[in-house]
Amino acid sequence: MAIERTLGMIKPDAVSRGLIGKIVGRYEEEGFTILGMRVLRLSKRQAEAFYAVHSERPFYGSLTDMMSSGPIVALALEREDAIAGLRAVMGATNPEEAAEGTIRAMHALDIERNSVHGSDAPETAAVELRFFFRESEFI
Ligand code: IDP
Ligand code: MG
Repeated sequence: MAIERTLGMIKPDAVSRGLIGKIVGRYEEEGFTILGMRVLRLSKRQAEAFYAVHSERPFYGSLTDMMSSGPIVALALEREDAIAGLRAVMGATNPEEAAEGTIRAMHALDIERNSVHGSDAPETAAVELRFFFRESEFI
């Protein structure tokens, strides 16, 4: 295993319920270093660009409406095995299938409003980090 960087997001459903501190605190407890953190609101167009890989899926319109419905937090996270490690802490996409104690099991409302995002591979992590951050900004 190696030190990796990954892109996390706290989605609008979690920000609107006041869960930023809880989720960021959990990431710190799990050993992630926060290299960058931004609170922002995505436009519909930006949400479509971020989730372009899903543009043919039936939930694309609804997903990008949801992701542009309110503020999000973008997090640049670093840790040993950060990409798989973050997804393990997040839990399965569908909260009904998420393991007990994972963020999605604890906080997600449904399969769409599932509170958090994490990159799924080194290539997507690199692209998704660049979507929100300049590497030169990292501490
Ligand atoms: P992931 O976030 O666990 O990587 P993906 O399959 O990449 O899951 O889907 C991206 C996002 O699209 C999910 O986090 C969720 O918000 C939404 N999504 C995925 N599958 C469905 C679905 O079947 N119905 C509605 N929304 C979905
Ligand atoms: Mg995904």
